[in-house]
Amino acid sequence: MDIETVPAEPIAGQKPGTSGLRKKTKVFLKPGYLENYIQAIIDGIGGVAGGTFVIGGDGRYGNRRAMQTLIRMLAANGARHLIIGREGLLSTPAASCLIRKRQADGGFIFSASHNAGGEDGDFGLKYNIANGGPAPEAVTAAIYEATKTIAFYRIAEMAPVDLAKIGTSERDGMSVEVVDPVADYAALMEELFDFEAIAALFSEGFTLSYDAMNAATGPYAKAILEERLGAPEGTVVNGEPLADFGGLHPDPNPVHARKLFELMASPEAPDMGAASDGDGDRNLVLGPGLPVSPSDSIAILAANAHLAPGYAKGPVGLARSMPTSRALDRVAERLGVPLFETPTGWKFFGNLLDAGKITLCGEESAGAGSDHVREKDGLWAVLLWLNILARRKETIPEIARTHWALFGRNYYTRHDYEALDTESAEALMAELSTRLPELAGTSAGTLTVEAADDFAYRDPIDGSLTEHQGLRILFSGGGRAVFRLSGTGTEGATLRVYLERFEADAEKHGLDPQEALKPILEAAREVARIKAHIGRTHPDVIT
Ligand code: VG1
Ligand code: CO
Repeated sequence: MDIETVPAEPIAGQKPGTSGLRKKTKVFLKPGYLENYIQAIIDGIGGVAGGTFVIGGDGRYGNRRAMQTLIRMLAANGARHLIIGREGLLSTPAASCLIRKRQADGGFIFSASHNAGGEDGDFGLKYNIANGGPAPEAVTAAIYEATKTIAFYRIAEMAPVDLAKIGTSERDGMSVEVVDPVADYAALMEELFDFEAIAALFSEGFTLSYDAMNAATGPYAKAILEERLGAPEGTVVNGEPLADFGGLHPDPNPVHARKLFELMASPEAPDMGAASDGDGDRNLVLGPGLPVSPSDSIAILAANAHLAPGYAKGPVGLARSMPTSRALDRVAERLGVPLFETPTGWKFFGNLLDAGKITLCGEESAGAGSDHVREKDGLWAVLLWLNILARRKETIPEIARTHWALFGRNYYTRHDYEALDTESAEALMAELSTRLPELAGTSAGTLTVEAADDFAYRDPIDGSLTEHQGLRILFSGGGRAVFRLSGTGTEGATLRVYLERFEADAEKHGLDPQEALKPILEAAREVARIKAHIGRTHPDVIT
């Protein structure tokens, strides 16, 4: 094999602590940029010689070409075996499943997740470790260091791999195996859930509309829901992965999945609505007339997981990211199992899952998952919901209301202010964090601040400390506001404001969350001086 060693300029492209690199597609298309980053990953993980790696992506613009480059570079760096999803497609949870099942050394996933795709959209690449999960901080830090010191990259001369054909080909000492992206994942789902009960639910006329947003989950949802479980054809909409997602923005929120929200609010609503994001790790579940907030969804799934065969013994422990609502804490308390509060990002669940400390975990940003893989899993959450519905024989709104009656309701919303001038957003955070020590006892709107801190996390397994993971303000009456800046945006800064309030009184469980959270919102605005800093009063996205 002919190997070329090409001089490379440092790119310093990855924010330390983020699992992967997300940039505008045009940045990735700059000559040598992708190659530099791939070599930095290879160097950062200590080389790939003799290793087995899984490769997949969400099908977005640029995926196939980038994949051929990766294959040539892995060959040049001495990899032994590559396992690639047909057409280069693997949802993030399916990639995690394959890495684990085939005991690979790691995996490369081409995706910018819930960010828009296409030539003018975003592109991304993330590296997952041998447990199937996102690279932890020590690994991403090493990759980041490598992006700054890189001097050359290695690439092999090689004819492109035919990604359309399932089968194995040998290339100068490296075997390239193209696999069905769905098979192993579907088999795992069948082990966890009562497919017979779910199929019976569909045959009794239960209706579901699943919006795959023209992204990675389409083939999985069609194969599992329509082909195996007998849901009628058309249950999966936008089921073809398209390079530009058909112009859709594959983020299942009220703005980008507006049609689904409208359908579920209308008299024609099916029994269940669901959607996933670009790479299939997020999920959204809606009942007729009632979107289930992701935080509530995780709590409901945890409280009912024992109804699915894979979780019959009930969870051994639960975890949520800090900004996620505390509805899950109440479930943990009732089940008598530990609850862990981690920073935002799935990688923080990895150690807890590996150590067998938790069974289910989730984030407010439409992410839920379990110990079955090491990523959040959109379709898994939908199947667990279906399994619960099949066993409880109640509607989604009935299940949600019964849950609130039993545990109380945690009203919850997240307000996102996007594409902010980075300096102003950072100034807001800096000012608030300096004022934290003096906030207790001061008034904000109609409330009083009871406590305020800057969230830090000590990993209970490896002892590592992660600081500055969000500013938390607790108000009189038990309300909470959390402030943090997004780490996944590619344009300016995004400020996320997370608002929450607990309501024990079942008579007061029917409010609109925005209405119920008004006092918390006003207090949060005042405490952080949002308008003064960023000049805005209204968020771009409310979830
Ligand atoms: C967002 C979410 C976070 C999630 C991350 C990756 O991060 O808030 O909960 O883990 O996206 O999700 P941030 O830093 O923008 O708030 V995905 O679907 O991109 O893998
Ligand atoms: Co995603």
